[in-house]
Amino acid sequence: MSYTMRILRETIEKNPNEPEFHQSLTEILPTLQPFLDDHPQYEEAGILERLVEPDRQIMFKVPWSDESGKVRVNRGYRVQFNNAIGPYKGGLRFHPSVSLSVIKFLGFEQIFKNSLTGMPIGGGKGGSDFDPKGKSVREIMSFCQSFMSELYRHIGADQDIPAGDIGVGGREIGFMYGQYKRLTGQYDGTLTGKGLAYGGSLVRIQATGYGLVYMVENMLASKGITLDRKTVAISGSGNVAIYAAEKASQFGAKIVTMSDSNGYIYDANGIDIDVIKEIKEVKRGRVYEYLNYHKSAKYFEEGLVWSVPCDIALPCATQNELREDGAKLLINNGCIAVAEGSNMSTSPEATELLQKGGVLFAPGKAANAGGVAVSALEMAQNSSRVFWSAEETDCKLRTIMHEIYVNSSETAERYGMKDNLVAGANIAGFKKVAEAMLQQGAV
Ligand code: NDP
Ligand code: 2IT
Repeated sequence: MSYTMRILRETIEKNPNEPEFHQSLTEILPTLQPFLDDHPQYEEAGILERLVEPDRQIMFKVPWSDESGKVRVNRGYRVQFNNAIGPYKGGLRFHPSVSLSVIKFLGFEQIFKNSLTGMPIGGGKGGSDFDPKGKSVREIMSFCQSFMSELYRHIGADQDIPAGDIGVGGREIGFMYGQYKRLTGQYDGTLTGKGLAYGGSLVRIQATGYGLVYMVENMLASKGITLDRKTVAISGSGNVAIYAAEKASQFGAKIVTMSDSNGYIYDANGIDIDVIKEIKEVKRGRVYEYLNYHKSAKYFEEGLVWSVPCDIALPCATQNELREDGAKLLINNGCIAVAEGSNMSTSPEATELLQKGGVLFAPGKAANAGGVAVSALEMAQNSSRVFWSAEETDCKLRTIMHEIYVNSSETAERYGMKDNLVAGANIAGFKKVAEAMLQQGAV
């Protein structure tokens, strides 16, 4: 049995009941085998054995009181996976589906993603099964403060730098940063995605969505195609979805669908992004409210967003949101490219179908790396006490996405898997981490 298959089997056995973590291991480890065959020193040094075991996984109680004064308890997590190339870095997710398995899969992916950005950041992830939906601002603040009352002792600007993810945006980062500052007395920029008034970076809000579209720009360019006049289907209507829609439309594409966990909207005239921003960012409402502004649009509670014919599909909601049925619809409707805005958007079967069907496919760890890349730029600005313009930051983001594309596609080609950005991104991300681990000895 090969080294990667042995580690895959042993790690799954050692961590039962963690399906999302298993899926991520299964998608990554086997693709590393050709590289490991070329570099036997990594097996000799037990690099994979060390990589699949998080440095530490912290689980803690988060008590908070609701509007009626009743005490509620949620569970908090921070998995510090690997800091071979820099301090732990990764978002916090607040969603009822959060479990140790979900946080471990996200943290494992983050190691490779962060390495691909070329920035000095290691991999980590955290969050809680807290559901922010329907909570008052006071309840959200109470939860965030309680969450940070435990987390603060594990993080720091050179130790572990959390940021946002599902259910955690600028408002929650602000509440958590305030509490962090109060507990530590430090104004050191720990946490990224901060407000512009207190150390945030321009373009961080837009970074993941814009970066996703820059990745698509590169994929299409390799085939001599542009985004101009292309039809784009997007799932989700949160931070990543909104700014992917904005950038794609700036490039001349037409966005025809967006969704949330209740259903999806279809606007044949092209989605009005200002209306989506008003509904989601200002009112914190539901996507069906779009029909109040554009009567000709349609809303569907049943069925898949992927049933809408499109040239490009951008899943931007959550893991496994694009499965075999969705992939078949996309292929049959002539879709040419899929790029993952969400982490692990596609199931393994769907990824395989898309790749075999000749659809250009970019995995999340390459395609959505723009968010964490600009987080690293925020860290750089904080530690040198400077503030870059939007143009400068966006220009750096676009360059980073281009370099990720080139690095992933050239690596795939070098290992005889031309156009396989999944394998290319995995190997390219692994390479730097493995080398750093080897040089740092048995840690
Ligand atoms: P938001 O909370 O801003 O938005 C999430 C969107 O996805 C909402 O429209 C939400 O709908 C929908 N959604 C979430 N969970 C589900 C679910 N289980 N079923 C159906 N719809 C769901 O999060 P982000 O936009 O920040 O994150 C979206 C994805 O992008 C995540 O996978 C995240 O890990 C990834 N990502 C985010 C980055 C960032 O910088 N924010 C960076 C890189 C990746 P509803 O409101 O109904 O829940
Ligand atoms: O999945 C991700 O890369 C994020 N949620 C962003 C992490 C970050 O530290 O900006």
